[in-house]
Amino acid sequence: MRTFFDARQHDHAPAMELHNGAYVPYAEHRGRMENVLEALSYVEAPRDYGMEPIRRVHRDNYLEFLQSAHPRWVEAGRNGDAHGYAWPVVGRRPLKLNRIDADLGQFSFDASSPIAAGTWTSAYWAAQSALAATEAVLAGERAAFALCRPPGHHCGADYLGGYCFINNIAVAAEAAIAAGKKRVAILDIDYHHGNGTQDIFYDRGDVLFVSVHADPATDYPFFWGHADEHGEGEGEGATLNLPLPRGTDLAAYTAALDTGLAAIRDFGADMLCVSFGADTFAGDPISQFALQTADYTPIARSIAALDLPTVIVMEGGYAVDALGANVAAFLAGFG
Ligand code: Q9C
Ligand code: ZN
Repeated sequence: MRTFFDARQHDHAPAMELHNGAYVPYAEHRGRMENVLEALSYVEAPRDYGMEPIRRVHRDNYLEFLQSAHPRWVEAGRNGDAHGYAWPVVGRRPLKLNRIDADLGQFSFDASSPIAAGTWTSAYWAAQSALAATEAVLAGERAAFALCRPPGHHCGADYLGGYCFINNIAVAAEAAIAAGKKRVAILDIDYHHGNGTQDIFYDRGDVLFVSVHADPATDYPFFWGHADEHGEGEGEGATLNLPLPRGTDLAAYTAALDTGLAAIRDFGADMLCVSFGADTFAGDPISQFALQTADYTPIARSIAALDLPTVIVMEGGYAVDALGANVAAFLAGFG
């Protein structure tokens, strides 16, 4: 399968993240991509599609913040990565503040996604990889893979979080629509609910969002991904959440996935965008499902059976030593 990756996606290198009350080494690190690159025969660099396709998804003030946040952090006399510590949860209003710490709170929803010197560059090129995979599929490729890092499905139009800065799958879906696709289905099979993607398309009737994920009653991102969220306005009925309990194995996973695939068939999609996270793997250090490497092939086969032009975008997956094998097993299902 044609696969897109840019070496500048390695530039993003935060040192530590806040995890269960302590600062620990950042789980979403470049070693993930190195393991996948070893498992795949070759990858292509994307061309540069510029800012316009990113601006279809994200607000200008957020994109300005993302590009300037780390330089402003340094200018404020700080060392290391930019971390927020105060959030406008109560009585929030669109204040325009100049303090970097205020903006870090305004434009994020959690404390797990520090901004490092290379963050913007890597997020930009991850989005370009998603656009290159989209272009390949629009040109007739049956499926293409964007090896995105950083991932994207937790960030919204004007906020980052969950290791995500630019929503790559939303950028891909909007590019497909701009190129003439009428009804795009997004299938999110990362362990975590894709709250940012859901939010971006919540009131849209032309984009179906289907997600199979760990029940947010027990797992991050907690506040979104519950079964009673189904879209609003024009998007009423175009969001489908299928939360599953910790410990879910292939049999239970497949049952939920089949429900999601049936919804995509009923929607009449003319394009499929898959947010693929391998953090559903049994050995994932921050997740609690029980899928095995070999399970990813039949999962992908049942998705491929939709017979839709398909863009696949990398999301999470933190069992680094198995990540390449898990990705390869998934892509093999499209072969
Ligand atoms: N103690 C993705 O897989 N940290 N993001 C959870 C649990 C955030 C995962 C901390 C996990 C984000 C793309
Ligand atoms: Zn995840």
